[in-house]
Amino acid sequence: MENTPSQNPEIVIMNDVACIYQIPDGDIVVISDAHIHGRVSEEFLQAFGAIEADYLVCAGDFFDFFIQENLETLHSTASNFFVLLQETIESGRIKAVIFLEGNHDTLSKLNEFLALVNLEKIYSAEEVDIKDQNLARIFHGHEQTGSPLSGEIIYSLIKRLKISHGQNIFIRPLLHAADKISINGKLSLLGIMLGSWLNSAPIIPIEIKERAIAPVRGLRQAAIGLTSQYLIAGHLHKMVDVKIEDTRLLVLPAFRKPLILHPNYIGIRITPRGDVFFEDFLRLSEEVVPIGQQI
Ligand SMILES: [Mn+2]
Repeated sequence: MENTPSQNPEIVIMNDVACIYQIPDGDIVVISDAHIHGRVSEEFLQAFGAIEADYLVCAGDFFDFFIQENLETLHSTASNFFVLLQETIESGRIKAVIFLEGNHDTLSKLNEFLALVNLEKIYSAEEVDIKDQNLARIFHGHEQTGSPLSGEIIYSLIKRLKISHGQNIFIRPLLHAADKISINGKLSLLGIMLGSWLNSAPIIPIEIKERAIAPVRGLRQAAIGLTSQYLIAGHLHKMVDVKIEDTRLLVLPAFRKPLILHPNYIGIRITPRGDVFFEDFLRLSEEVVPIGQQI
């Protein structure tokens, strides 16, 4: 792979959509939600260093400009990271990198950074569209799902309470009323406000924020009627692999080591044949996670 001239089509950015018109000879790897807000660990660099691909897509919230304690540290970490990326690109291990905007690293913020480092072959966009036979559409997913703690969470909580306390003649009418309100979406606004606060509140550690569950419903809806074979998103910080009509919805877990949860440093690999699967980069390449959690 190294030292061979690139046969890849250039990435074309149109209306903030990065279009890849055909699958490159090498792979496309997608990772998401590293939420870098300060220095990164050696382990992170090891996992990141194990990625080999023609295109690396960082599907949003790679950096976190909201919850960092110290903007200076974040700036130096980000600058170092772009230097590392530049070296990676020069070595041929990765040919180009696309940063997608997330709710914690908006397009304008990313572009501010990219203007500072002024690197070729590092792009920013709102989403990626892989046009080859409508293979895949990639975006962060915050616009489709809202924030953690939105109405769906409240709804599922009420559902759970109904199962456990539904026979209680005193609690039942209360649950019934709450059910009605939540179905009508009246609690969603409160949920979204709480969720945005939770996302941006600097005093809450990221490990706690990661425990917050964002609903998958919006992404499921986004997959309905889609012509792409795959819809790939991040934002939820949990692995999802589910078929919706003709589209397989894949959601990435956060590319970082959480305090307690889950396997770590997982990305999605798209091969030149159009095969798509999860891969754990800390366990160095052969370890493959074939099927994610069904939701
Ligand atoms: Mn997000």
